[in-house]
Amino acid sequence: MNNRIDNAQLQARVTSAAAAAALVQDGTTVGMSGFTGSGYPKAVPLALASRIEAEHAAGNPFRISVWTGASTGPELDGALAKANGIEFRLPYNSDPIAREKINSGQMDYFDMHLSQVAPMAWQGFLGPLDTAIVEVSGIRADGALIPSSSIGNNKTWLDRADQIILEVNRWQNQALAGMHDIYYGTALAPGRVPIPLVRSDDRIGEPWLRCDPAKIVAIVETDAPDRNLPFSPPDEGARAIAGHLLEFLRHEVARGRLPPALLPLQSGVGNIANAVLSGLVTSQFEDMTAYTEVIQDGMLDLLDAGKLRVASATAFSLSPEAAARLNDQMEQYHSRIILRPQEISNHPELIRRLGCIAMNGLIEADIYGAVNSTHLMGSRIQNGIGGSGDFARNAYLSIFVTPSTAKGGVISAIVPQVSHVDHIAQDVQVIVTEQGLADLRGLSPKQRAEVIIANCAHPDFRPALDDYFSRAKNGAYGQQSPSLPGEALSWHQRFMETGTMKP
Ligand code: 0RQ
Repeated sequence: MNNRIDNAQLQARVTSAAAAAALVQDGTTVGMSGFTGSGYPKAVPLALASRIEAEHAAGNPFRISVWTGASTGPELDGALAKANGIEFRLPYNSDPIAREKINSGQMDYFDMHLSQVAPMAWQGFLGPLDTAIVEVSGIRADGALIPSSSIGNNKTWLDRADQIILEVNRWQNQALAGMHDIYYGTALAPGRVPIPLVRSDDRIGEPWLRCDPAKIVAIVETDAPDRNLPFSPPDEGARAIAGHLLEFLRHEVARGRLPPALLPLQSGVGNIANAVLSGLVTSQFEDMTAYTEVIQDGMLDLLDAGKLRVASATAFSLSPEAAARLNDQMEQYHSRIILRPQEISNHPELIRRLGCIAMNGLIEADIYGAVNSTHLMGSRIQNGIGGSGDFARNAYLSIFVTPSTAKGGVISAIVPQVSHVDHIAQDVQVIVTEQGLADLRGLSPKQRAEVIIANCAHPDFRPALDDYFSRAKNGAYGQQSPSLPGEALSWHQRFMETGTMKP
């Protein structure tokens, strides 16, 4: 008994994870909570995975479609993928077992913009939603749900699903109550109205999730931590990237093109993005704000240092140490952190209005500035586009950061042509590697190529890129974006054949 359920009628629906999992049927679609490893259900998916394994052992088919907010944890994606229980999944995944199932062709994956999941579910394009399995941190006497460490698509899953299973997680801090802002004003077109958010710290909704109690078929009590993974401390390369970027931001402020407090920051996941945030802690910038998807360690550091006034997101994504720090001092962050549904945290209208500074990682960029964020060698998924497209297209400044090489230096992150396109050149304004920064704003494709090769490419690959570019300028079919189609992807082919992109 964890005393987080204040409603007697709902208290009576508490059951075991196995009994709850038994309510999910083969071939159905389940909407799960969870975003970047926080706020995902931890007991029912595990029980469901055991049930699926037992059904498979008995020779019976059992696979489901899984919709989430973004990546979850090993107890959800990992366990269900291992059991071969996921037929289809959306959106963003970073689980290694699920990744392997997708790349070996055993699981279908729809890698879509995070802002579009809820609207598409409402529009009916994704089909019916049979079950919602949502983690909360408590249930109020009036039946409203107190969200946990992420919001993601929970509002939509609770509204759309035929039946609801709740996990009430005692591990989640009770002081989370009141940090959330759930906006219920979105509608289907026609009939949409402007979303009334004009500053990162505006509250436009309610602190609780509404939920029809008649749809709640089971409640499972848990006491389990989120998947909190440690960040590696920034290495020399990450510090160099952060240095180039901070110098650029200072320059933009000096030129009057950015205000002294900058504009609302969005920062992607990963070690480099985190290193950039850490670099801001010792910077000149004060009174900053963040309008982003995830609050990672670096954001917390900025809040602690008094540099960041407020952070708006849809989820936490913290190391174990930072999660402990947050939990110890939750009250202190209460008025400075706002968690929103991902359709609001990632809404193009709001990102454009606020003028966000978007900073995301990439897999590879080409000499013209197109970016691949998702696929290795054109075909193998790494994670997914996540929210990078929502932000890159609509931001005031769209910045991509990456080491100039991967896999110990045998792969160049700057290539003649990307092997898969997530962000077209028009959505990529600045590229930063440890070698330097390319400001691509206002440049033609050929001018971009010169700056990217000179400033961002690793010296091991720069001569070959120069050579390709000059031959393309002499022999291409056209001179707007000169390319040699028969050669443009030869670096990838060489890597697959020889284990290196180097000639
Ligand atoms: O693989 O761990 O097996 O060695 O990709 O690369 O360098 O550790 O970088 O953690 O910052 O992730 C683009 C994946 C970068 C991430 C990506 C291999 C590399 C390593 C990871 P290993 P790094 P990061 C907000 C915004 C899309 C979603 C997004 C991402 C692994 O930033 O998923 O931005 N972005 N969302 O070795 C082969 C290359 C490679 C390569 C890297 N060119 N070829 N392998 N790797 N470059 C968050 C959300 O939306 C939820």
